[in-house]
This record gives sequence, structure tokens and C-alpha cells, in this order.
Amino acid sequence: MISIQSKWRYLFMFLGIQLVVMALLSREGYQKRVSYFIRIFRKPDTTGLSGRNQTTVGIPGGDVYANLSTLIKTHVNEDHMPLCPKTSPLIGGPIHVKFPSGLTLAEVQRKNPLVMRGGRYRPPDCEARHRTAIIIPHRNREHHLKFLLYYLHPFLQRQQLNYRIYIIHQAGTYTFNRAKLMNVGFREAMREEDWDCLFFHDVDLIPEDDRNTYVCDSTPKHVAIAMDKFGYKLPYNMYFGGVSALTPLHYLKMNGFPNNYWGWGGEDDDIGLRVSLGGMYISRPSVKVGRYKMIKHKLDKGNDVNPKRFNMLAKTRQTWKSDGMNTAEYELISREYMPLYTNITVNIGTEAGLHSPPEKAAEKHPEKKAPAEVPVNVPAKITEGDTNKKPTQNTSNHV
Ligand code: UDH
Ligand code: NGS
Repeated sequence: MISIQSKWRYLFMFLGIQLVVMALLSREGYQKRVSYFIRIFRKPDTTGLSGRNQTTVGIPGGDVYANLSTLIKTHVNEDHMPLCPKTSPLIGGPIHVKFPSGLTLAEVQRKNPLVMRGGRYRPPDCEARHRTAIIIPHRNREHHLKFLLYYLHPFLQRQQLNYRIYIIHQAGTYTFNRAKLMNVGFREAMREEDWDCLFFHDVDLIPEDDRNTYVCDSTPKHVAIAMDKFGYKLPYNMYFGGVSALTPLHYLKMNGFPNNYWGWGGEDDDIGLRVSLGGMYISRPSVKVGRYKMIKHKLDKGNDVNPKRFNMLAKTRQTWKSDGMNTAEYELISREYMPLYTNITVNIGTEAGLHSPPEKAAEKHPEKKAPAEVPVNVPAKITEGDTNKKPTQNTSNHV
């Protein structure tokens, strides 16, 4: 018979063993085994949200930073790094997006310790399968940018991408030109690295599901297909706005984007048309994963609705070969390697051309110096050959 004393002994032994097991499991390196066990016991997802990419435990509460603490910069031999898995084990599905007041860029930086200067990231423990440049047209939207960076950095890290975020900042106060800024972004990103995919991304759209992978398809991809402002569905069939993804080859085939849409509207429809004029189809993610929350805002000062947009759209078939990436003229004002992004400030001129009024934009940024190897007064024309240029990476704040 077991006495009361030995019962206590057994109980303490049992608790002791449990403690040791828990301590072992919580050690780094056992994390994978823990998630393996959780996966075995987890109920199958009945929400219908888990697509074919879902391989890991879901993110508690959709926190985009969950799982990322398992990434630690280790001293691995970069020459012998294994290729990252086809589907990242860090992907978790739906992301809960909210916009807390008081968020600062310093906080975003603190939460993303592995992001290098210029908004550059490579997975620390495996060689990425995909190299993606994010191109964001920008002016006077710092508040939106802060939120986008807060969500986009961890989102891309969860996808184990080799990526960099480029902000293409229009200098001066002349009417905004979203599509021309994208042409600048394409050229400036490609001159820096051999990206295999470019994501053209509005600053106010926050992805809500990390199974929406930021990699290119074999055809141009319209990505922001389900926005909250449109009731999470496409507003119309040919819609190509918000976020899209193209390979350099797709971009060349459609002669990039138009340069002549000044002000709001129509340029995204023109880009959509160019895809078919370039002999390509549009691909899209599923509406379950291509979900975005838009940061609410009004039409910006300096971005009035473009009254010429319908006339211009009617002529795209005649103009796309003579207006696009082959005729994009601009003056690079600066390239700054900020902690969370590369900031490219550019003079894109006006409807009357690049040199009217030429000095104004530069005068507005007297503190910004011209980059050493790009002469400011020489219009930067894009040629096919340029897309493969790959100078050495400079990590200083100003080039
Ligand atoms: N953008 C800026 N600064 C500007 C204007 C536009 O950074 O001054 C960029 C930014 O990345 C933005 C994108 O260009 O996300 C698209 O511009 P938008 O957000 O103004 O366009 P959207 O169609 O919203 O998303 C317009 C809201 C009201 C339109 C009403 C027209 N009937
Ligand atoms: C279309 C615009 C697009 C615009 C889309 C959504 O009408 O540029 O609405 O606009 N095309 C033209 O005006 C020709 S939104 O609801 O986001 O303001 O992207």
C-alpha cells in the first residue's frame, strides 16, 4: 500500500519532471517542436480562410509581429545557407489591422531589429527564394507611411523574402503624378539590384492576410483586389489600382506606366490596359487573401481630379508605345538610406516638361544634395539595358 508520504513524494517527482520538460521545450531550438505538437492537436480550420499556404499555427489575435521573435540574427555561413522552404513556416493568415495613435517610426524600428539601413531585409537563417522591391509613390503622407511600415516589414519577413522598401517622393508642389513616380521607382530600384519582382504599392493600403505573398506570378498581378472601402470585392472588372506586382520583363513588355496622368484618376486603368496591349493577362490572388484596409483620407491638396483622364484613356492604344518607361524623364534629387526605407526624392517636372520650372523643386530641398554618380541635370532616360545594372550597395545616408 502506498502511504500518504510516498503519495506526496510521487506528486513532487511528477511536478519536477513536468518543470524540466517545460524548461527544455521553452528553450530556443525547441520552438519548432512545440509548434509541431500544437499543429498535431490543433482543430482543422473551418473558417475557409486557410488557403494552401497555411502550414503553421495561426497568429494569436492576428498579431503581425507574432512568430517573428523566433528569428534571431545568427552567425551563419552565408555561403552555406539552405534555401528557404517553398512555403514560409512563419506565415499565419489573417492579420488584425488597427491604427493606434502615438505610433512612432522609432517604435517601428525597435520592433524590426533585423531590418537594415535603407529598409533592406534578408532572412537570417535561409536563402530567400524571391527578391522583391516595394515601390511606394509618396508626398505628404508621412502619417500613412508610418502605419504601412509598421505592418509591411513584419508581413514581408514572415514571407521570408529578400526585400527592400523604396519611397519615391515627388519634390515640389506641382500636381501629383502617381504613375510617373512608379516609372522612377522601377528604374532606380533596378539600377541598384537585380530584383525579380516589383510591387507598386499605395501608401494607404495595409495588407490583411500574409498568405497574400509578395512574389510575382507568370503574368502581371493585380493584388489589392479586396479593399474594405469596396466591401472587400473588386469595384469593377478591369480595376488595376492600389497594389500590383510585375516582373522586370512584364514591365518592359508594356513599356512601363504612362507619364502624362497628372492628378487623380485613370492612370491605374491605363496601366491595366497596357497589360493587355503588351499581350499579357492579369492574374489575381483569391479574394480571401488579397484583402486590404485603407487608411481613410480625403483627396490631397495638389492631386485634383484629372479632367483629361477619360480622353487620355481613349487613346492609350495609340500612345502606350511612345509614352512610358522609354520616355520617363526626371532628375534625381537625393537617395537617402533611412533606417526603414530608401527615400528617393525626384523632380518629375510638370505637364510642360522637365525644365519648367526647373529650379523650383531643387530650391524646395536645398538641404538635399545630388548623388555623386547621378548628374542632377541629366535627364534619366530608361533604356532596356539599364534594368540589369547593379552597382555596389552604398549604406551611407546620402549617396
Ligand atoms: N499619394 C501621395 N500623396 C498625394 C497623393 C497621392 O503620397 O498627395 C500617393 C499615395 O501612395 C496614395 C496614392 O498616391 O496612396 C494614390 O492616391 P490616393 O490615395 O489619393 O488615391 P485613392 O484613389 O484615394 O486611393 C482617393 C480618395 C478620394 C478620391 C475621390 C475621387 N472621386
Ligand atoms: C475609377 C478611376 C480609377 C480609380 C477607381 C477607384 O473610376 O482611377 O475609380 O477610385 N478611373 C477613372 O477615373 C477613369 S476610388 O474609389 O479609389 O477613389 O482608381
